[in-house]
Amino acid sequence: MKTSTTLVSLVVCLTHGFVPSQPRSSSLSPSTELPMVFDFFKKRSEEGLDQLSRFSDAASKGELGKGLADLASYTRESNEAFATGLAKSRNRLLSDLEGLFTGSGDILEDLQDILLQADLGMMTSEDIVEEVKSFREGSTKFLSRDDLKSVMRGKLIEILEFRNSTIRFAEDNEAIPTVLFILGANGMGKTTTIGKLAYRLRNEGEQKVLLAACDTFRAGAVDQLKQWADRAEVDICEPSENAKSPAAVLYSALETAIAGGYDTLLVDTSGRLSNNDALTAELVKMKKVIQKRLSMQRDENDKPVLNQDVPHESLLVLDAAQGRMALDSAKVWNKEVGLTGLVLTKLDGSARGGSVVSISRELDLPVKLIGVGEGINDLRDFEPERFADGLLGIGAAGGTSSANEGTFLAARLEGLRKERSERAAIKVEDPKKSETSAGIDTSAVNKAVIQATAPLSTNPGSSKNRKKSKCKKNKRKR
Ligand SMILES: Nc1nc2c(ncn2[C@@H]2O[C@H](COP(=O)(O)OP(=O)(O)OP(=O)(O)O)[C@@H](O)[C@H]2O)c(=O)[nH]1
Ligand SMILES: [Mg+2]
Repeated sequence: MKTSTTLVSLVVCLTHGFVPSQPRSSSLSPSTELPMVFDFFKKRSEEGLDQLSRFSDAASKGELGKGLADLASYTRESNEAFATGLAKSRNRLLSDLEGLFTGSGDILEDLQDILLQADLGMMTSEDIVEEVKSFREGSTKFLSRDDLKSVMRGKLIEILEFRNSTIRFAEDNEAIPTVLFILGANGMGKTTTIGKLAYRLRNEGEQKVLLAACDTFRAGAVDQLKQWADRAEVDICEPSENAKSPAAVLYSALETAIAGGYDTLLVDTSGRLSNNDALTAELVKMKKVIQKRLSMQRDENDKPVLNQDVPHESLLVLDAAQGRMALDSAKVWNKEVGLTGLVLTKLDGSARGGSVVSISRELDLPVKLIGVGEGINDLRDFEPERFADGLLGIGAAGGTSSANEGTFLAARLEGLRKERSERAAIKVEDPKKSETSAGIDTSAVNKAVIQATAPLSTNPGSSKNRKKSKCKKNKRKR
């Protein structure tokens, strides 16, 4: 029984990603609440509970294998998405890192170059190099490949978990629909993301979802969103004779969402360049339309006070393949419109997955969702741990069969940090003793002491081995 309890706790950690519970949509009952990445996804939560109970049933009957098979099916899909989506980025990074152990240059300098080339950004690259350095100072031990991986993994997870990846939804006491405002440059994947997200919200969160077709510039944009509305079986507000401009369509969609008791309104916007002042001003105007219509207060002249808590999310959609090239425009929109998070699309085709870290850090914004394909199911929660593993080729999310590698590396990192603290304590207590160990020539260490304990695992599949608008109702299963 002890085994099953321990394993059940492990299941909870694995399936719910250690993310604290957040406010839920009004349509959901708090009784089913579990801490999860998207805790409004009731169905998923219930699936998790079902799996847990099936698992412990099976375990208590001695059918441990059967219970574990259920657990595996629950996590497999997510691991596969990260493993596949990050394959290109991973292969490049791992093959470069492998060169560290065979090259003759200064390991720390080379390491920094490799991390920069992997689009991780200066701050993160420096953090990793500094920690590696600190583990070697005053130590006579070899630093292995596993040690290096453990530092990289630990740092990436720390940096990405620092910002909350959970999507914010309207709270019960707000009594308004959740509004998610989606923006970004041309062709980044805004409309596709909205389609996929609508599908997830309806299916997993059992939400009543409305789409606002506010891209009135590009011919075909409304039709494209209509097709997604059909596929996701959600409703859509389109432009009409009386409501042609993006702001007018948006206003009409807000009215419909309120009157129709919708849980969530997803607002599609037209693609734009950040230097197009008129289009940026339009985004600002649209945000004000939302803040005014969802106002909760009136001023002394009985005018609505803008509700600064909405939209609940202003998500910038970025094509991962663009890497850091997208940073400048992101900074402009962050300043002008105010962003709350990022959606990284097309990770499946990109070799620049590392840019997730640098973009998130430089903008100080969490990545909330990732797109890993063009299909309706290809939108995932952003999970820092799986992301780090996917990028570094660790465990199932990294495309390997080594199930416990992440746990092992986390323990390894803890060990290295403990040893470092112990050395620091000795140094304080007995400076003479520490002088002896500090006398090690660390520049020579840079070249020589990284011991090849095992090759860095790469993706085995790699050849390199590395006013009134028309608001249409769709048939909906609720
Ligand atoms: N492989 C892959 N393709 C994607 C992903 N997300 C979007 N796409 C594709 O990217 C292209 C552009 O997607 P849209 O959703 O139309 O992009 P948009 O930002 O709405 O574009 P505009 O409305 O023109 O500004 C389409 O061909 C999508 O199928 C993804 O995660 N992976
Ligand atoms: Mg679009």
